[in-house]
Amino acid sequence: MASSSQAWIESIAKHAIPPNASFPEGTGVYYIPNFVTVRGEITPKNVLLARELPAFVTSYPDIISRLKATEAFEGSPHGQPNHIIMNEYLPGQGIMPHEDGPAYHPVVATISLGGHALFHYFRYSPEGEGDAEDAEGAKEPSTSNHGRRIDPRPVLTVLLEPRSVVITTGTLYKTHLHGIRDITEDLFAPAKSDSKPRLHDLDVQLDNWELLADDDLKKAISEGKTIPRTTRYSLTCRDVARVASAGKLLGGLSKR
Ligand SMILES: O=C(O)CCC(=O)C(=O)O
Repeated sequence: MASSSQAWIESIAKHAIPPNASFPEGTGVYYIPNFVTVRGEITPKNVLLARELPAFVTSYPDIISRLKATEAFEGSPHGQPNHIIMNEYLPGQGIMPHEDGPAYHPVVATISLGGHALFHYFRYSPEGEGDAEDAEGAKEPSTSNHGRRIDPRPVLTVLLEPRSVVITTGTLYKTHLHGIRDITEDLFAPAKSDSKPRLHDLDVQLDNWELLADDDLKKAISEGKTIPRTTRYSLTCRDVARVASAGKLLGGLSKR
């Protein structure tokens, strides 16, 4: 019987050779660009297939060494991220509340480029609590993850400015979920003098208000303005504990 790694290799090989793949006929050599997607580099057994990170994250700008300097990855297997996912979000696009899963060391650095986003952390609803909350008219529909209900009211809300990084560790990584709502604009309630601005519809406060750097953005938010979302790119940087070279993995399979 095939091992799960073998099954994985076979399953990608099934749709691997597109009809227009160009290769010298008869040689048995196939060339397929972009065969492994960024996410696909982690096998079902949570092993990262090693590949050097590109210069645009190691030297200009030197994202990896800057993240290392934060010391957030100090306890991670490689002491720094070895895996980066790039996402693009158009206005109206978000990401459902989710956990990052066991492939990664429990630290994630999320870098934002382009537009801003509001990043929410959610908890699971304690048993039996979800129905009561829905009945009271929660402003966000309750969702579930692996059959567990998620409390629709965020426990923490962070505005991610362009060029910022948010690093998630500890309980918020291990037992909570994170997500970005799929909306086209963020509507804020005018700030009261002694409290942080709040999101108009969710009625939660902006928890990183004091840390924001953009004074124009802060002014607009404190005046209760609506801030439209624009295209945002994110770099999600993590450390995958288990790493193998693709050659080693394939060599291991051929010995079976
Ligand atoms: O793109 C982002 O800002 C978040 C991405 C994320 O949560 C993930 O890839 O797990």
